[in-house]
Amino acid sequence: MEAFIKGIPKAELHLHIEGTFEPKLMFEIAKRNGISIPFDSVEEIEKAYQFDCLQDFLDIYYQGARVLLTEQDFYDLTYSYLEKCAEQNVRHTEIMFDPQTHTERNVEFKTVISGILKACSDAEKRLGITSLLIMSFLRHLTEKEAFITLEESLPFKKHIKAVGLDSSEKGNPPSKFKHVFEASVKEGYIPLAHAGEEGDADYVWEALDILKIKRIDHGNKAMQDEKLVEEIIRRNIALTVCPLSNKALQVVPDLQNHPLKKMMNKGLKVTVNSDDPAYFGGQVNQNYLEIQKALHLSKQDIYELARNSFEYALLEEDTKRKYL
Ligand code: ES4
Ligand code: ZN
Repeated sequence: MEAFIKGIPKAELHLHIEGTFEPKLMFEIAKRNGISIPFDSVEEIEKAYQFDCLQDFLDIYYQGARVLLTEQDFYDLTYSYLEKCAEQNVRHTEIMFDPQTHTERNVEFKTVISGILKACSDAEKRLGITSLLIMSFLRHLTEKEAFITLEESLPFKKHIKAVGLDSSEKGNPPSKFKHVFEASVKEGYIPLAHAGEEGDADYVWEALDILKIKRIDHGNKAMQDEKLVEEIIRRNIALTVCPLSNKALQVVPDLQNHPLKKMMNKGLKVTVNSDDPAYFGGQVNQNYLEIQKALHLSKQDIYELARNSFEYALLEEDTKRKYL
């Protein structure tokens, strides 16, 4: 089974580039930028990665991102993720980035996106991996601030496929971002959002009906509402599920109680992803492997999950066909 999971071509559709920041690279970049981090060793960092909830994690994740300053930093971060993709037979990836985490610290939008894009382009040439970018708005900030980010993104519009919505979900419903999503769609961005990770099913309804999203990041809590499940199926919208993330952030008590197989049985289109692999204990193949073991998934299930990852990618239909 391990060889089967490793060998099957996959796409990763839910991945925060800031969440791929491995402790070793963090130390290296902190040192060269002369920035101190509150840890003395890789072991100390790893020990700190124990989370009770999403907010617990986010506090540490934003701390880690503070050391990223230059285009080279964003290049190194992204390229090292793409090398891991190559090792895992991930052929295509849709990378989320949080510009506001950096522009808030006076790192320019251009610095962030230029480093990421250069790494993607080198990885396509050298490793044969295709990628596209999803610009995510931070939902704990205001809609006005999201509008500023949207404006800053416009010179790079042709390099950004979609907009997303991430960070602290509870208390920051999708409706808070109605206008900026409308404006983003007018600019040609595809609307996506995290919904139903910690927030209830009504947040998923809002993401569908108000933000008009084309894919749901997580969506676990959609399972609370039978009508919602039916509606997601009717709209042919996929869920980008992240098993190890859900376990680490206690969205599920353990993987044996993860709803992934129940989702598939209901007819929901599910994909498996790593979310923030440096923080949650595994890359995408590890997510496949652990959820396979916990839920006794068959090879046919794994095949379906991997196939969905291409089927529900944001690629043009003719490019998609090459993978299917
Ligand atoms: C995130 Cl797991 C998760 N949820 C919401 N926002 C995020 N940003 C990075 N990882
Ligand atoms: Zn996420």
